[in-house]
Amino acid sequence: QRIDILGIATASGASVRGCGMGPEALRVAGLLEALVDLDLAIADHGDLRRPHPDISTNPASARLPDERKADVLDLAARASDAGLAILEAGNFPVFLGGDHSIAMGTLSAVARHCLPKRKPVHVIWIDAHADYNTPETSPSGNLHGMPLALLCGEKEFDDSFRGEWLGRIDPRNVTIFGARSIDRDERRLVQARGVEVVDMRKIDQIGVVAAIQRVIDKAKAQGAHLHVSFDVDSIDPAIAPGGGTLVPGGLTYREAHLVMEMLHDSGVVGSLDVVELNPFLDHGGKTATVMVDLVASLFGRSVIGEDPGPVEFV
Ligand code: DIR
Ligand code: MN
Ligand code: MN
Ligand code: MN
Repeated sequence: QRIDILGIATASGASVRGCGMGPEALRVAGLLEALVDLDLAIADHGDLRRPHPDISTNPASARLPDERKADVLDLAARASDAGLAILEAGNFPVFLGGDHSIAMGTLSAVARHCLPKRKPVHVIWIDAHADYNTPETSPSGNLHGMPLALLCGEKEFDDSFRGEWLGRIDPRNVTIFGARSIDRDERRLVQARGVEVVDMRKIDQIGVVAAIQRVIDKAKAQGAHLHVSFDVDSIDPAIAPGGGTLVPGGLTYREAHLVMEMLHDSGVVGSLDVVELNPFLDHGGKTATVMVDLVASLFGRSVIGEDPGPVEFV
């Protein structure tokens, strides 16, 4: 099975610019080399992006709200189609963001691929945030805070958000992992829909091994395709400063690695997003380097090259 890399170079879903440079920073940090080192076959499809705005009408060169929404929807549709083609060819897509709004497209690809096979899609959303706002509940209006709500079928999105490209996810198959910042009305929605939230307190309390094992067991029991959506702000800002919406108290370096290692061993992961990396804020590639190592762990890098055996609880 080949790993197919697709960048979606945009920050139009965020208010802080810079994460449009994320895909290239991950390449510069050695993402492809790390995968080649593991003897994996890889293909790089390059990046999807939008044309630059017309300077004569937009001297600040920042996008106006309508342009940003148009960017997000255009890229979501194109990422969905491109991702579907990768999956239909039997390959493993690795989507490089870009802000988290790209998941509107990437997860749609996964949902469209699995629907005719009646294969359930499970999602582990590793993030400091829940990204389950709707246009009604969102305090910021930023689309990177809304992808899960759209994918889970919340009604408050206008018709421009719908199309052939949009797939559907069951909120009861979603686990938000590492959360520590959820907006008030967003929390009500998440609870009402039965989304599982493994927040940082829970991880502190039960430990990261038990927390991730539950997600894996649930996905395995249903024979699901597990999609990993990894927002770099899930990791503690002290080791991952390259994000526009940092929240203290995140996953440690080892916790994040153990998550990826256990996800690898589970054998149920079929697709990955790496999102919200902002190279402009990244202190010379600190976060990009951590992310390359984490992706390598997800694809089986281990110190001694041996399976440590199953996790057991006594
Ligand atoms: C906030 C922040 N909940 C919002 N979301 C972020 O704008 O909806 N997600 N930063 O990654
Ligand atoms: Mn498949
Ligand atoms: Mn996010
Ligand atoms: Mn986030």
